[in-house]
Amino acid sequence: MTSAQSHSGTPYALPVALGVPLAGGVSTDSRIAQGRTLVFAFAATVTSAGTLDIVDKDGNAVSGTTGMNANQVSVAFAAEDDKRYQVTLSNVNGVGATATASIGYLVGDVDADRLVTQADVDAIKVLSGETTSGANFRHDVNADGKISSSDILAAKGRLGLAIP
Ligand SMILES: [Ca+2]
Ligand SMILES: [Ca+2]
Repeated sequence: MTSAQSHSGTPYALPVALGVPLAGGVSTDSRIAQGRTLVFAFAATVTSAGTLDIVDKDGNAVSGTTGMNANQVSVAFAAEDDKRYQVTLSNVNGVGATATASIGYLVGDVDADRLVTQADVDAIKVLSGETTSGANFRHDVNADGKISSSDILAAKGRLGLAIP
């Protein structure tokens, strides 16, 4: 496998840490969930997506679906906010290849320290008025294409929340 990314229904994808277990460092997506897709990219054309396993931080199984496109496997699942997940594809292409990615969803955590703090709110304020781009998309918390007071309020309302 070469990479994994999180898509939130916007054109901007978040790189996801690979092979990280259900504690410790994890990629966090700061945007409000609107249907979540993780895309795994492999070095070769994918002919079989293998077996999908998704567990949340408590070890509970979560259902999801896979799709294939050229060298990619997309995994769609109903991610909840304030949670982290480990997504594993086993036996991709029937050759025993396994890919694991971990991601957490914490709306408003634009600086990706797994806490929603005043620093996040202030960071959004600085960029307020900008159109969403590949450089600032984490700050577009509601993923509506612009950074505005709605994003500031979304983060403010979640001060103190964290994922482990
Ligand atoms: Ca933060
Ligand atoms: Ca916005």
